[in-house]
Amino acid sequence: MKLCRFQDSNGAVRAGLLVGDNAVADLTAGGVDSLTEILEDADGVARVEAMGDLPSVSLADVTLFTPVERQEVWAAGVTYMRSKKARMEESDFSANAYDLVYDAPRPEIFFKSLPEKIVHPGEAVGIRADATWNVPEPELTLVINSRKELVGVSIGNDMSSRDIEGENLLYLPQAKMYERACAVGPCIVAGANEAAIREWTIGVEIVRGGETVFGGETSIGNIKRSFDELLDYLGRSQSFPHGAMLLTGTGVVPDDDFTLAAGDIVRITVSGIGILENPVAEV
Ligand code: DO4
Ligand code: MG
Repeated sequence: MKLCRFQDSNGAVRAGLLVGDNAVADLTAGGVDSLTEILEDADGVARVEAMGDLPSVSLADVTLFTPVERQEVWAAGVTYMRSKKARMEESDFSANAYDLVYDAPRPEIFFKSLPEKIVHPGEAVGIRADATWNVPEPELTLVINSRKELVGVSIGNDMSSRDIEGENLLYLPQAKMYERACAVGPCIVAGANEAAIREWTIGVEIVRGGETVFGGETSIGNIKRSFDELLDYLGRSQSFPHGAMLLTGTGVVPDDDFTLAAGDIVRITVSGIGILENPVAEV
């Protein structure tokens, strides 16, 4: 079940359900005002299924919004071998830290974004004006409710400035948290279990002037840690009154001579979810 938020032709933002590839059913007609209401329900999937036939509109006539409502957005790092190797290559200064955290019991987890700063599908993600080496990070995103229960998954883009991150680990917040640094969408898939999700693939394509300038893909199954383990650490000594999202780290990293440019298109695909596509702008 693919839950989404959409803006209708009158400008109202509604909770919706993607139906096939071309339509969205209006969950407000089923008495639902927000996605969070469904995510907080003891059985949100059953509640939506019980609504039966709902009025629907063509996807072409609406604008999809990020499914993030009031959730804090966090991110895990160095969860794939590919990420560990890329980080160790980017910085002599920090190589040891990345090596250690990959195998340590405690994962790297950092705060990524306030919900209101999350970029919608189709809107521009940002590259910093003072950075020289910028990349997208395509990441499976776990969705938890206020009881810290895993209730769905989405797609996240953890935009990163590798030159700033590589210069000094203490610059990580500047490399990761700036204007337009995180997109999430296009929907939340509810009702899938971890074993099934680990069979999915995640890939990214970067298009410049109509040409693909980078493409890569990996299996979600290559994430080193279980979802329970990541969520256990995220939830330690922490509460999420509105729920939270956790980007689970990247396993696809462009070659070291690649940097994003304004005007590029970043297209992230997760096989069981869909496509999150954003143009790139300098911020
Ligand atoms: O510490 C570096 C960030 C790691 C990260 O964001 C990732 O592996 O995806
Ligand atoms: Mg990342």
